[in-house]
Amino acid sequence: MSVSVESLPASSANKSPLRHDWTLAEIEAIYQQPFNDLLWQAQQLHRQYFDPNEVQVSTLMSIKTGACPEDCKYCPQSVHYNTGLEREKLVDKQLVVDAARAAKQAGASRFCMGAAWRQPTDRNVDKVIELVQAVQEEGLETCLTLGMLSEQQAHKLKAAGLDYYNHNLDSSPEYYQQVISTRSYQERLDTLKNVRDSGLKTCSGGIIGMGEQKADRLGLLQQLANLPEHPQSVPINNLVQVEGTPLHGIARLDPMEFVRTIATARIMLPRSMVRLSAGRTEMSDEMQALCFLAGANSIFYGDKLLTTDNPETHADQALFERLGIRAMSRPH
Ligand code: SAM
Ligand code: DTB
Ligand code: SF4
Repeated sequence: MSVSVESLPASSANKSPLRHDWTLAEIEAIYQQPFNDLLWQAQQLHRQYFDPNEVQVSTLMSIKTGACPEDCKYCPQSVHYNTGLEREKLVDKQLVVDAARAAKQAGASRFCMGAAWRQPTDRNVDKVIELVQAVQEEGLETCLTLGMLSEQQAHKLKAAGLDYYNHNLDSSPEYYQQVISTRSYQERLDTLKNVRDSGLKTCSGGIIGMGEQKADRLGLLQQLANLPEHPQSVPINNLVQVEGTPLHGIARLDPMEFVRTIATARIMLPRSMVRLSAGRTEMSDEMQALCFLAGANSIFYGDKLLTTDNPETHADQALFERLGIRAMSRPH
């Protein structure tokens, strides 16, 4: 059984409905249909809202690395695990300006800065605002991921001109508890509310390939789509296994399940940018092409994610060339 888009309640202004009341049974019916039917449904919906040959590109930079007090079992930056990562203080503005300039030159439209904090202090926020403004001056959209944010901090960042804030739900509420003990799911939802209420655009997604069940992947998508507003940007990360983290060595996810997750996200979140995020260095060009066909329309671009490798810029340029994909320009 599949849920046809036409049978869903129509929203007032648009041709396709945006739903916030998905049940797990409905999501499973979409996810489990024959692969070709799933990709066809996702691609049809994708074409209602997006140019199928355009992909948005964001470049990441770690502005404060390692020694994070949280215990996320996937993360090389947690102080709880020995991954051999050098800890670094907040970087100098000039380094950020140089990296942003290079990212723009290489064709990125957004620059995303990440810090290994549980929550920034107010002083941290003030310093990061200087970095955001420096990046804006280079003509890029800005995104931050700094951990939890209070209502005031979110407002301050919005007032300073920040465009997006990334905060992931990571997994289903049930599986999350097996992965992180130092921060609750509810705290994540609270941060997302503070971000939304401030008027910042939300970037929120998760990680799959962490040993979760299919029901957890469906549960993550359910949480994301049933938020009061769909996140404008939805990163789907494939776990990057880092030696020293508890999830290193876990059985890898069947790539077809990864593609199914992307396609299901596209169908449930038809107006969001779905980002094919961490884990691309281990994906073939063919698998990435399937992800784009399934409705992914954004990537991280540049040879580093935060601390781990991402495909080289020239490899992504060659991939885009092979597929006839153009990098989306920054909205004006
Ligand atoms: N410390 C902040 C936080 O967790 O909110 C911001 C940075 S944190 C590294 C951003 C996101 O990166 C995490 O929420 C997680 O989804 C993703 N991530 C971290 N380590 C990863 C890994 N090994 N593989 C895939 N995604 C990962
Ligand atoms: C997201 O969902 N993935 C990015 C970004 N948001 C901040 C981070 C991926 C990190 C992968 C592990 C690392 O490089 O440290
Ligand atoms: Fe810290 Fe973020 Fe890594 Fe969790 S994912 S350990 S909060 S840096």
